[in-house]
Amino acid sequence: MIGGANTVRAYLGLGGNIGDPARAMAASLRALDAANQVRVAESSSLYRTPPWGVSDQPDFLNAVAAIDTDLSARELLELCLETERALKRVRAERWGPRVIDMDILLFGTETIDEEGLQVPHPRMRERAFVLAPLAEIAPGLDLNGSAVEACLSRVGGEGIVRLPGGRDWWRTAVDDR
Ligand code: PH2
Ligand code: MG
Ligand code: MG
Repeated sequence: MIGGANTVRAYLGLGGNIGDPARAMAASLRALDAANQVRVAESSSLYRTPPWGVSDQPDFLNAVAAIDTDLSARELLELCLETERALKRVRAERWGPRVIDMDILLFGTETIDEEGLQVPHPRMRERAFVLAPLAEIAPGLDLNGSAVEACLSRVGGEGIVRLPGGRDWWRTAVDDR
């Protein structure tokens, strides 16, 4: 049962840059929240962010969500991948355009280094598109000895825009927009 001794607070990064990413991200969070062993505790606002890695692609929308879960990290990963697949994500180019991407950033205090599952996310401390939304909901959270907001001021948030609309953008269905 969520809230029991086995419940873990995890943080997920969400992003997308083709189709209607806000809709896909909202649908993903609602799908996770609907799963028995997951509760979405909090989400950041939506952010518009310049593409990182491969720059010749549209801007992304990004957000970070805090979830409470009784799943293992591996089970949570499977659920995220299933949810991405249900939203018809096609995996093509590494770091390239995508409808929806969900990454486990942190899973409690666990350190995991397995095939397809590296937690804490190995590149999150360099990525402003993760740090800016994470700093909104968990500024003091420790990332390997530095607070999230300290990591963010180190990398800078150039080009990142927090969109109006608050933190509950995902809760209402946007299917009839
Ligand atoms: N995701 C990537 C690669 N580049 N850039 C931004 N701004 N946002 C992302 O979510 C993102 C990216 C690979 O997952
Ligand atoms: Mg990613
Ligand atoms: Mg991913």
